[in-house]
Amino acid sequence: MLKQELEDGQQSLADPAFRADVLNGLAARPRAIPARWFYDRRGSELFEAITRLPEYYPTRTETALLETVCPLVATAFGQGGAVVEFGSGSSAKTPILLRAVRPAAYVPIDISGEFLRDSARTLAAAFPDIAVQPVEGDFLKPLKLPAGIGGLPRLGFFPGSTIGNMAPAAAVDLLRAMRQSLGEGSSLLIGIDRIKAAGILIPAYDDAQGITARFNRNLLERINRELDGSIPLDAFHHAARWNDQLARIEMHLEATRDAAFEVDGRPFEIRAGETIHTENSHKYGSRDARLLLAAGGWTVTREWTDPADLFALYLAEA
Ligand code: AVJ
Repeated sequence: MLKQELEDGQQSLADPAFRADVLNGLAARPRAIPARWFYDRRGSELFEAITRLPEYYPTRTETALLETVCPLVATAFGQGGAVVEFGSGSSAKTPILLRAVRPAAYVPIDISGEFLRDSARTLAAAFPDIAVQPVEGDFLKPLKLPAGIGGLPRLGFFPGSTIGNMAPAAAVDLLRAMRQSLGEGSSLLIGIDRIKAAGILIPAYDDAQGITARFNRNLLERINRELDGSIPLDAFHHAARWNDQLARIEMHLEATRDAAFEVDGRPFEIRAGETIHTENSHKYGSRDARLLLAAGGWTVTREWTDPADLFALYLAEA
């Protein structure tokens, strides 16, 4: 069946979960598509470009903070343990932690086996003394860690304020799953973006060069490409909004005129001014973050922030 479809050139190569999320998300009110679908090849490239934007403070702030904080983490946690990263560790942040903590083992966990193997190979070459043991899997659920790290103390690493993509209840579930994967007595180093003035937050998600707008609109291009869509790109514009009630940045694709289109053979309509909600990025003050972590089974033992109080790192114990 698949082979025949490929030969016919009719087959869309889309992930069935992508198709289901898009069709359900466009039919729902309010319309919403999960942010995880931003990250095809093009979307990942655009996100990399976002991390270098002058307005996008989180990546550079957290990276600079890690340079000073990781030696202190090494003092608190000790060397020779196991670092378990939730996400594939393809960023510049992982080497900063590994250089300071000098673990015996490094376990990156990611759902995308391809990304995972690439970054595992790169890190293994850069750190010949560290046993790199990638685990392919969904870290939203409790996972079995490699037997090789058996008795080693564990330090979880979850940078980037990735936890902010989840609503608080789902974030608590994730923190609980991490606690179960790592085990009682484990440590966690997590980066969480702070609540701050909308005048700083909005430009970080609506930059002058329009890179974030392209990142958001790439989702529509991906739908058209992979799900045989006919969404008129010129009928949507990027919108970043600060939702003060829920302490989160929301990204939307807002219809600038009434439009009708098809996706995967199904008809959809949208009126001018209505939106497709594409991302939440929740922000947390110090007390908010401690409460979130506590609900997830983690007690904060240290907290660090940059001089402008833009971004925070927390060391917590299970
Ligand atoms: C990767 C989820 C942390 O929320 O800041 C950046 C994603 N979206 N610009 C964030 C993102 C738009 C980013 N996270």
